[in-house]
Amino acid sequence: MTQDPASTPAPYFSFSKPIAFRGTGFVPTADEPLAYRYYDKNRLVLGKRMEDQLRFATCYWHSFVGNGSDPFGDASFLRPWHTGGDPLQMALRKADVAFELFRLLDTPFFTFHDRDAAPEAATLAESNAHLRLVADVFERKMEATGVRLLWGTANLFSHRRYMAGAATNPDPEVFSYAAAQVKNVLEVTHRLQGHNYVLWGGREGYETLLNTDMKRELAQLGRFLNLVVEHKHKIGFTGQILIEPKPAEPTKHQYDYDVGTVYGFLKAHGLDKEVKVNLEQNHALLAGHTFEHEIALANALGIFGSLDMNRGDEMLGWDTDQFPNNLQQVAAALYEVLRGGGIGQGGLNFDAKLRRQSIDPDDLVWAHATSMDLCARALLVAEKMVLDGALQQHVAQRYRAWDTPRGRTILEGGHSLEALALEAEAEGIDPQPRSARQERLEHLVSSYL
Ligand code: XLS
Ligand code: NI
Ligand code: NI
Repeated sequence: MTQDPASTPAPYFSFSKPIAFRGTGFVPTADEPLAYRYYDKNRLVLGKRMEDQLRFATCYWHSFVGNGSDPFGDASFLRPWHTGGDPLQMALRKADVAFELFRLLDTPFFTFHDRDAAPEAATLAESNAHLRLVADVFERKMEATGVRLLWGTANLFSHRRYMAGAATNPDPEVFSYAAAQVKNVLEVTHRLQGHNYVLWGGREGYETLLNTDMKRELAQLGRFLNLVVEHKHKIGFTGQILIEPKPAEPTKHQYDYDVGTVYGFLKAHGLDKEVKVNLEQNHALLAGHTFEHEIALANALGIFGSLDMNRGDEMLGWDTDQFPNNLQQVAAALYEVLRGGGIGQGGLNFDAKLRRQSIDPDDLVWAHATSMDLCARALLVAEKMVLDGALQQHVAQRYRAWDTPRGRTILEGGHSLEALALEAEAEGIDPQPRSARQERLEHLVSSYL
């Protein structure tokens, strides 16, 4: 099917008006089956508009590239731009539908990989040029709609040339190929005034040590990241550079395992002041952490950047990338975001996909809108947690002795181990345990929901 890029595309969704905020009393009708009950973008939450606290983004890959395939079955979605026509024209059709979805949902941001936006061509140079061409179209559409770019990224994992990694490949030609792709997307992201640039590890990891020189691979990865940061400064890109940790999948051992691992890596390569993290709920779970743990740790280390919103499945041990629907989990995550000072230059990117059987275009609208509303509701819960202050007070109370002269002298290094031992014995100290009150705090959290 060949589309004329200049023609107005046929309506792709049954919705024509953007989903509106109607409040918690909303009753669905045939004319208006779906509305936001909580996502009131202009409502002030801790002094900021809800839209600016959440900074929602719709992602290109799951919504417009994903075709519903799984390891046992081919495409089930059959989007009209997936097969058949001239690839560039199909990319433009896809862009029309993408911006139509952004309008219907009223998501202020979007995210993409180079290969989501524009098709790969016969040569590297042509592929890069394709992206720049589609970026011209993005630029016009962004200007016309006010939609902004949360982040861009390069797909360094789908093509077979990357099967042994990109920066960590045994072949330096693959490193160079990846460098060329990243340079191009970084420059496009800069031109589109993207707020961040993301590097998810893709296939930077390994399957077996029998064929792997881990020490070399880590050095290559550090070099690559340094090159990206150098180029960012060279072109004057003011967005954040973000690494997206994930412990496994596609490789058995991914190098960017979790926040702690990434921080050590950044320190080792002198990049801890230059690079932050983009955290994804499902990745945190695969690493054996909660989402809020990863957010709190990133905040503690000063490297919190942005969020990929999704959820896993308790029964399945892989990255199912489902749309978030658990109020308490999302509230716990957003509470940590607020405690850390807010989302900043980051945002809440729905790195989430429809299930294989959700084949109607409208399913995209329902999925995103429902999750946006859930996140808005969770933000209001998190706001209550902050304003009430009881949780924070309990924590402060628990550590208060560290603010006494004894605690301060220890931390400031005023005592050797020997001095501490002598003093402790001489004073005959006998510390008394105190309840940490977990169940009372859990009770408190339930009261905010
Ligand atoms: C895969 C990652 C990926 C990144 C972007 O698991 O979540 O989608 O967000 O490359
Ligand atoms: Ni992600
Ligand atoms: Ni993921």
